[in-house]
Amino acid sequence: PGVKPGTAVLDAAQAGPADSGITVEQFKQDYRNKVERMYGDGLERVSDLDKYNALVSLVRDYLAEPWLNTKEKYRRTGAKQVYYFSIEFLLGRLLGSNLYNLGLNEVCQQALSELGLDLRTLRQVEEDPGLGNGGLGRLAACYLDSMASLGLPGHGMGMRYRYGLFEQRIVDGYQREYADDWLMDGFYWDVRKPAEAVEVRFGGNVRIKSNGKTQYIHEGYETVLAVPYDVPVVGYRNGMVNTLRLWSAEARLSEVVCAPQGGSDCQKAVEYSQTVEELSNILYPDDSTYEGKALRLKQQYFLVSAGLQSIIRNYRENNGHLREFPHKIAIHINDTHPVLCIPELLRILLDEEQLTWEEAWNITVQTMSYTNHTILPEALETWPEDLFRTVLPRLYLIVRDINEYYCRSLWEAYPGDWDRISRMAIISYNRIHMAHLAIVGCHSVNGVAELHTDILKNKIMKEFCDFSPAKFNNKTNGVTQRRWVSLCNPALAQLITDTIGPRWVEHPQELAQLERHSADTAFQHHLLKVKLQNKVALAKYVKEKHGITLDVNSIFDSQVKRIHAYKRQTLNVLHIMALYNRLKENPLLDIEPHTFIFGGKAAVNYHIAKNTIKLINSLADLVNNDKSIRDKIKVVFLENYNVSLAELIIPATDVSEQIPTASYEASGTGNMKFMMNGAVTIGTLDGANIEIKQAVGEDNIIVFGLTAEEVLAYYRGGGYNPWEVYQDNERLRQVVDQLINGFFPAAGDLFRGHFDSLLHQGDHFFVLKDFASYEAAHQVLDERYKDRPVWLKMCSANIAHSGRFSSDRTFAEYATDIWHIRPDTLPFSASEKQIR
Ligand code: HBZ
Repeated sequence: PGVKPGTAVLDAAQAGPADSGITVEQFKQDYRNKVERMYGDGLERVSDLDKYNALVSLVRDYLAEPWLNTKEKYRRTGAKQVYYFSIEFLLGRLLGSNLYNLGLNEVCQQALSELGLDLRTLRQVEEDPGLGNGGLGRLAACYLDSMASLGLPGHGMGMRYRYGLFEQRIVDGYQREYADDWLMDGFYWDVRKPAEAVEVRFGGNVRIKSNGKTQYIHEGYETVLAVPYDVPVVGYRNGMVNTLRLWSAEARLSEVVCAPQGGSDCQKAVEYSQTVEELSNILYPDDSTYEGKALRLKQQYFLVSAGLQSIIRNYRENNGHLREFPHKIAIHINDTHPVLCIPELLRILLDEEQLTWEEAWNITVQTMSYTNHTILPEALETWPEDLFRTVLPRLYLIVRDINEYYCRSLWEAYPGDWDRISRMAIISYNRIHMAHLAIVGCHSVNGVAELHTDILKNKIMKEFCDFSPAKFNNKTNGVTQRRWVSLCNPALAQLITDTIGPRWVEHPQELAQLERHSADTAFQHHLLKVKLQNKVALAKYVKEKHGITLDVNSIFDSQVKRIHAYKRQTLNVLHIMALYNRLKENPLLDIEPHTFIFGGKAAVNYHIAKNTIKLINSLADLVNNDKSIRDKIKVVFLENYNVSLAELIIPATDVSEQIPTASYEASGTGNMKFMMNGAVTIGTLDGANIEIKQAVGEDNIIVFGLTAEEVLAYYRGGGYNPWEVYQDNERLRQVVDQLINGFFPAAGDLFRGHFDSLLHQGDHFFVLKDFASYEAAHQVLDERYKDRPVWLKMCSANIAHSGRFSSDRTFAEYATDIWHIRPDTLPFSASEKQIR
């Protein structure tokens, strides 16, 4: 408790020249003044939190001018604007990345050090803004960085949740959830814009007025005030600052009359404000099963309606008729959560602009595009028609009209094929299918890795793809090398820059030049040193936080991600148990010492996943306290995995565990971060792992297990028989039995659920089926590691070929193919980059 993941320090040379024009002297003076003006006290007497806040405030002052200039430039040039709507943005700490992108890092570090302060300590004060669950939210944050750094006029629209995803604590091996009160000490990066607040309407009813033309009058609704908070998104040294607009729900209490002596009306007012604010209070946890909560639907509409109103208001100030809208605005929806953008834009065009249906529909479709992130059927959103009608009566009528319009076109294409039409309809069996609405209402539908897009096109969305094939396309995910190398692994960044020059930060494809150095002894030696240094930093954290001593000369093997059956943390556990058994049988067994690192949150109601955490911790207790195996293996579960902890774990990792059941992980993005930092992947042929293999070549990745095709073929045939595998493999049988036979002395029957799902419930995720091949893959890995030059060549190859997994590449593709913005036509210097 109390120990927070630290932050790495950028080397002065790595930070490059201070092109901000601010000198160290100036910075020192500005900073002192800032502290004094904010706190009425001297630098020597204020707390670390005050120092941090003053620093943020100063950085914000520095970025005010480029922010203003960027907005001005957009107005002047009339450049097409992209709005990325996402219910989550998992930003991570911002001080380091903003200083870095502003080119102010070196100056700040120097200035603070001359004042006797340490930038690293102040960066550590910052709370992680926990505005997301995992991959989907972090992807949105990487994209913001790339859009600004590429000079793209692209902004985020999101929610300002009062409480983020829960804080995870491990108590007696179990996960316990605590409120993530990330705003407790304030958030100094955003600017509240009360003058730009808008009203969002819920409930009530719709009266149809007909005098020549039909009019829809929405009456008796409740109003919620949506107040925007703008967060600057700084581009990498290009003078650009885009905006992430986060919406917060507020009540206008002044409109609720209080009785003179307080009393019941005042109480009502307070209660009312509480129900209103509920809307942006909590981030829904992703349990990968969709839960039809009315509050969630309201949240989604709240974001969509507020976001669209502010876009249209801004558009009207600078442009003419909304007919031109798709030429000036692109709206991208991150999964189906913001899909109400489609009926809401239609509503505005129909009811407020009085356009015809055809006109309004064409504008909407041309404006909207959609990314799908999952094929898990239980995660696809559908809403009961009744609930939808009650909460959003006008939108309900519009969705019905879209459905009718669409079904009519289906009828023309497939006359008489009622079955197909009902499968493809937006409304069927009293439910509204949000993915269908998204496919119909967007001009582009993309998956997030090649395999995932293929599965969408040929399986999950096949009928839609047959009907409108041109919409479907792939955009393989990417991550920003600025946060995921430069900031989190400055020593590696320095080594890369020393070896191939600094251009890779903006042109990640140039990392390929490292290939020439991958067998070079001096380079390998440095690489090893960097990894060791990062392992020492992680080991220090683990010691302080968990009291566990790690052997920094062991293989650091990490699986950090949400805990989920399909991600198969259990497979990892069974393999470690087998390894432990082998060591117990033969304490002299010649294996490389291993440190197995786990981290990740389980959704609050996902009991089996929560038990997996207890299983990992039980194994850790057993293994770490068994002297007989002489520290050959260690297991640690790191509490409260978040962006900051990832920044510490990823650079220190040798082996990246990416072992989902093939076909389930749409893409994965952790896999990309690990490879960029020179870890070798052990993985299944799933999601982006397949493309990582193509990029690095089969010698530089270790793959195992069933392919997606094989998995899907088993499902078609009704599954497989885990008993046969269990009977045939003695080592496997032993570890499966150990789940329930007292091997974990204190666990009792706790892991019976795991045991049953593997043996008695058909092992849906093929854990037993893939076990032998996973074990063999680990043996190959150990062999390679033993031959250090070979291993280091593999690490280098991973770094060298990671350029393709930069979100800069992904976003250049979105810009050209989906939003029809050619980065090279933009009026900013950064647009000259060759990004494809
Ligand atoms: O999106 C993830 C995918 O599982 C992963 O494979 C992919 O790399 C990543 C980015 O494309 N999906 C999520 O992270 N999904 C969620 O976090 C989620 C959040 C709220 C929900 C449902 C899912 O209501």
